[in-house]
Amino acid sequence: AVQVAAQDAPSKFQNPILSGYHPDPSICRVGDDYYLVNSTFVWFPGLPIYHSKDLVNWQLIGHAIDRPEMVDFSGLPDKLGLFAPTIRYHDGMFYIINTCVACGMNFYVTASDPAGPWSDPVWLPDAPGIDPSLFWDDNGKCYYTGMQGVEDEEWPTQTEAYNQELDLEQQQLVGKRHNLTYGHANNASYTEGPHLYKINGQYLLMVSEGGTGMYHALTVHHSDSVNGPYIADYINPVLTHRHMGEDYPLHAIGHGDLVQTQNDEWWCVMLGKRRIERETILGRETFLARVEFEGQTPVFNPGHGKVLMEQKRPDLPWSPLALIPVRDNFEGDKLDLKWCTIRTPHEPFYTVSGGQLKVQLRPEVMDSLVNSSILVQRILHHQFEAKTQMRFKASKGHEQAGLTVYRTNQNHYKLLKDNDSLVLIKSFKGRASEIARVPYSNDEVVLHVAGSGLDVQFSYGETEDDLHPVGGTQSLRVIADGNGNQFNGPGVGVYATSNGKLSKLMVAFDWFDYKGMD
Ligand code: 6LW
Repeated sequence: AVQVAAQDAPSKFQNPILSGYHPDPSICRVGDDYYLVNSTFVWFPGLPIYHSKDLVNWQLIGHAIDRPEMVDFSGLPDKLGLFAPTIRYHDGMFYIINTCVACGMNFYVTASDPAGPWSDPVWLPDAPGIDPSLFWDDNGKCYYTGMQGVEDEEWPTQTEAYNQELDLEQQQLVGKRHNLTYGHANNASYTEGPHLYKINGQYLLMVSEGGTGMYHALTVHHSDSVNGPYIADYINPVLTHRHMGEDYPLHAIGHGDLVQTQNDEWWCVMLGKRRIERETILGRETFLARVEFEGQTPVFNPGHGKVLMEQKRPDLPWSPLALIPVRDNFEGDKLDLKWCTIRTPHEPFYTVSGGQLKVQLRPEVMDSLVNSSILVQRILHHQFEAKTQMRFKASKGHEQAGLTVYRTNQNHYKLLKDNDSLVLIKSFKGRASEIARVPYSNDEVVLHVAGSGLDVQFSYGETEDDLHPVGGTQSLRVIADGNGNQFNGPGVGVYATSNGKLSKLMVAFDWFDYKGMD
């Protein structure tokens, strides 16, 4: 962190605290340090760990899932894989508990250093449902709090939050399972993301209700006993934007986790969706709100009753981070932590050396539910530019490499170079169409994309100072929430493929720029 004199620290902070694809945040504090984790579905590495000293400036320090042997996303659509995680610290050890949906279900990993390495997953085959959380009671017992569906034909969206003791020695759930709540604030639909806390001597159960869209909400429930009965708070939902109307630019507020600072303030991290013309481009992002307890009731942003885009910052030492440079020059022998591939890479397909990223062309294509030669980073801004300088000499038409704006295997853009041309392809709901093709035979090319609100424009050139638009203005609705995946978020990066045939070719990238404006 950069040193800032106390008098130079800002009095306010801006939301979101983690922009772009950062859903389902969970947080814990250890001394003066805060750690946060998000869900990542089929991105690999998965479950990014962020560190902060002030709850506002967050640095990516590692991933809980970063070895291909840990989980297998092969064949999974982009909305499955790693759902909402919980991070907790107990007795010298960090725990992340999570669900790999359609890839093994509930598991936890542990680490003494949250930057890693994390342990191999400990699978909990007896735990039904998703969204597990952990809670240690004063007597040292560890409780698993999860959510599961309820078999009810007339009420198919009803779910329940439940509790069961987790024996960490035996690494399995023991004893009886207890229903904690079915929820209530949205006709008891999709009660999920439960977290249990003990605050002022009472148990507090916070859950999300209404599903991760317009009707999302946080509700709290109180009990004198860990297994309930839990009584719903009078002021539920304690936080929601469901009543703000469809045109309010911030909606889907829910899925929160509470943290108490060393200075005795309470804050909550939660997910929300920013909208442009009722559409969400950047996916679910992480927001921060103040919480003050009135008796046992948590009041969110007292006097406002909603998530604020700007508010007084936590009473913590301001700890801004060094600015992330626009240009990644691929120095060293590893990719920066921000780079991810899609689905588990079972074989290495790239190298970083001599200031270049070299990517192997493989037969796999990003349109299939496999790991292709794709590397992306999150799009963090509504106004952004990405640019890369590529060296690539294809000898055959099926050998392609270039730039991609990716949301799912079915919804993405790619600007690719082959043996004699550059082609811009749009894939929308699984249908690929060629938008533009221009002759191009140089080995070296700069590829560029600029996003602005709902619009996106691709361009190319022999140098970065001489760029020509290709394909006209296109729509980012292609990668928006409304058109496919409401769970993950968008990425921008590089891609190479030999389209089903074998190839020995590698493509080299000299640098990659990501610049966010707004
Ligand atoms: C997550 C569930 C939800 O596990 O969506 O926002 C699921 N709510 O709690 C995927 O993010």
